[in-house]
Order: sequence, then structure tokens, then C-alpha cells
Amino acid sequence: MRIVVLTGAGISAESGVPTFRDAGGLWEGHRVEDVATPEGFEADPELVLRFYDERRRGVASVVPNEAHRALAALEDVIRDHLLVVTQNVDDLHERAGSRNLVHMHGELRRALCAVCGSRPEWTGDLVDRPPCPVCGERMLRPDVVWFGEMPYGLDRIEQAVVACDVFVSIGTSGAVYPAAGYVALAAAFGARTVELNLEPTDAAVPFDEVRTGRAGEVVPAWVDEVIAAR
Ligand code: BV8
Repeated sequence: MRIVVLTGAGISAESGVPTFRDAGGLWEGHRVEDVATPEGFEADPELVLRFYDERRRGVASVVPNEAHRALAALEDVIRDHLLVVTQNVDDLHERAGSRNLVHMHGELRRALCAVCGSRPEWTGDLVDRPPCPVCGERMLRPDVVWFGEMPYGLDRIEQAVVACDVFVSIGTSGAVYPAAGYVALAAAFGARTVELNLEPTDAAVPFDEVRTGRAGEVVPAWVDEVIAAR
């Protein structure tokens, strides 16, 4: 059985990473267009670099939760029959042990050089404009995909979605495209679709099954069932 899991901010909420749209979410403190668009970066690079430096430090101070660990355990059992596609820029999936993983919206733990295009691993701040370790220019930005920019790994993701038997969406409001369009694509190619979320979302194409609750509870329970059913 081939499984594709799409995750969003909700899977990291119980680790203490703020979501976007929920109360107290990231977008409450900042206008999306100010901090997550190329135009916003152009207009005020210091504001944007500080916003992501704070988030990078925040993620370094938290740990993966039961939901992240359950998906890593499922990968241990079904190997490359599982692909995790995450919209999250935190590194909690890989710290939990997931390897078959695509960060379609980039990673806080990488920088992107606007001059030479290199994407070095990055754990420190960027607001003090450090030199690129490859070309030496001081034009590093967070390696995250801003609105209007092309997401990463689209070909690999689409190949897996059209070939999967089960498509599972975890902790995402389904508000951002192309990620929000994958449930429809999976359904169109005959996959069974499952939503695991705190509350049902009004997805364009309804899921075959919706389980509501905290990811830290519903994800391990679902994984146990999948493994037991093998
Ligand atoms: C692009 C990185 C061209 C930065 C992010 C079609 C129609 C309309 C618009 C568009 C369209 N196609 C493109 C667009 C434009 C735009 C878009 O979608 N706009 C929206 C606002 C309408 N998309 C783009 O610009 C994309 N690029 O299209 O390029 C193109 C086109 C086609 C093919 C190729 C290229 C790029 C978008 C990426 C932007 N970058 N992140 C950063 O992180 O700062 S998006 C960012 O916001 C996240 O990555 C994520 O994608 C989104 C947040 O959503 P969620 O993760 O779902 O979080 P949210 O808070 O909303 O929801 C949390 C959910 O969890 C809730 O449902 C809640 O109930 C639940 N929850 C909470 N706690 C728990 C829980 N569940 C379980 N347990 C809990 N404990």
C-alpha cells in the first residue's frame, strides 16, 4: 500500500510551534505580505530576516511530538511506500526520524544565496547579513518559499500523489496552493483520502474519512491501525 502524507502547522502545534491561522498564530502578529513575499523582503529585509531568525531559534528550542514519531515509525515499517510532504519549515519530522520527506515550502535550517543560488545548512541568524560560504556575497535569505514563489519538489510530489493508494492530510487548513490541491488530485487517481485534524476543514473535495482531534493522539492511533492491517 503506497501512502502520501501531507502535513501542516497543526502537526507541530503540540511541540509549541505556533500555527498560522489559529488564535495567536503567526499571521496575527505579521501581515503575510510583509514577511512572506519577495516584495516584503525587498521593502524591509531586516524585518523579514528578524522574523525568520526568531522562528529558527524557536524551533531549535522544541522537540518532535508523538505525531512526528508515529510517522517515522510507520516509515520504518513500510519504507519507501510512505512519502511525507510537509508545508512546515521546521525540522521536527527529520528529528523524529523521517527520511522520505519533502519540504515543499523550504526549511528554516537552510539559507539561500540570492547571488549564487547555493542552499547551505544554517543554524544561526541572518539579520547581520553574514557572507555566503560559497560566493562570499552578503545576500543570504531564509530558504523558505514565499507567496508567489515556486514550491520545491513538485514533480516528485505529483508523481507520488497520482500513484498513492491512500492520501492523508494532517494538521493543515488547506488554504494554500498547490498543497491544498493534492487531495483532489489523489482522489481523481482513485486514492482513499483521510483527514486527521483538530477540526474538519472545508476542503474543495471532501475526504473519504475525517478524524478530528489532536495530532498527538489521532496520528499514532491511525498508524497503529495501518501497521496492524498489513
Ligand atoms: C505558487 C513558507 C506559482 C514560509 C508558506 C490557486 C488558487 C488561489 C491562490 C493560488 C493558487 N495557486 C497559487 C496561489 C497563490 C498562493 C496561495 O495559495 N495563496 C492562498 C493564500 C490563497 N500560493 C503560492 O504563492 C505558492 N506559490 O503558487 O507559485 C506556482 C503555481 C502552481 C504550481 C507551481 C507554482 C507558494 C505558497 C507557499 C507560501 N509559503 N510557508 C513560512 O512558513 O513563513 S505557506 C504557509 O502557510 C505554510 O507553509 C502553509 O502552507 C500555510 C499555513 O497553512 P497550515 O500549515 O495549514 O497552517 P494553518 O495555521 O492555516 O492551519 C493549521 C491547521 O491545523 C488548522 O486546520 C487547525 O485546525 C489544525 N490544528 C491546530 N492544532 C492542531 C491541529 N490539528 C491537529 N492537532 C493539533 N494539535
